Amino acid sequence: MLIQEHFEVQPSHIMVGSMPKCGTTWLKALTFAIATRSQFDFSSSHPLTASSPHECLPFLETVAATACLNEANPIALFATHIPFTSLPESFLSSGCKMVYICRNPKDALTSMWHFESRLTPKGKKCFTLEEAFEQFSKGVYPFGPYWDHVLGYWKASLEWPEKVLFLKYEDLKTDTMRHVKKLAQFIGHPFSLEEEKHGPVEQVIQLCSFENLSNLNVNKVGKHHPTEKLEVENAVFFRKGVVGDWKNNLTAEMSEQLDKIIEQKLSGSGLSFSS
Ligand code: PAP
Repeated sequence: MLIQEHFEVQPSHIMVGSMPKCGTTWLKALTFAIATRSQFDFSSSHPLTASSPHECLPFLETVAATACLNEANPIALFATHIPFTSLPESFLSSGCKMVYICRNPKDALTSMWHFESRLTPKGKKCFTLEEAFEQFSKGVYPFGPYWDHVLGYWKASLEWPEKVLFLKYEDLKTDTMRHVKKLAQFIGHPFSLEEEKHGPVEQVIQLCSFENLSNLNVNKVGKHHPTEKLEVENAVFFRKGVVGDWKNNLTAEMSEQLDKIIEQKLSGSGLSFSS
């Protein structure tokens, strides 16, 4: 509500949107590296080597919590987990861009369950996978039911393709190069032919790769403070970074039940997930 009422989206803003655990950290890093490449070269002093992607490109929700919502943001980059229907009205009227990333819901659920388990203080009982599955299937998930969130942005990307770019984690994994170029083009920072020939595209991809980011000291042992009272270990945002890890976690029965829900919820939308 604070964001809806007080945040004025500017035409220069670039937003990264997602449901939690769908590739936010990766997309934040890519968007930041692409949009700021005229300011920072890809050396060992690049901001992404010293700070978590969550610090380089903050969540609107945590910016709101620290009460500096409309302060001049020279980089004009924000991220959000807010559902499409709850974005501030100025989002549609402004010329800003939103890049949304979604992920196979089975992997998102698996990732969330591991994330929650890592965040549970020692000695406290954490959610079992069965409980997490039941909640997810009923639509109980941070920022609302998975399907509504994803479909909200999917439909928006069909209606306003110049405004919302819809990406899938699996596609970004399979053909990173193509999608990184598409992302750069969409957010108004396209790679020149010269850049395509001489390395910056590969440098962005390498800098933001799971292997690179997860092995940086800042992401292994560092912490960041989204708000004054909140401290988050950067390492919790890096686990395996692969497609299909749900197969090592969910039972065949859970998978079948989710397939039925996916079919029912996405029916007729044109949206599908690869496994
Ligand atoms: P958030 O919404 O809480 O910010 P988010 O970044 O969306 O989390 O999701 C974390 C997932 O992205 C983790 O997936 P996993 O649990 O299946 O492993 C994490 O490993 C993965 N991830 C983080 N950074 C990258 C990256 N650079 N490339 C690919 N996957 C990544």
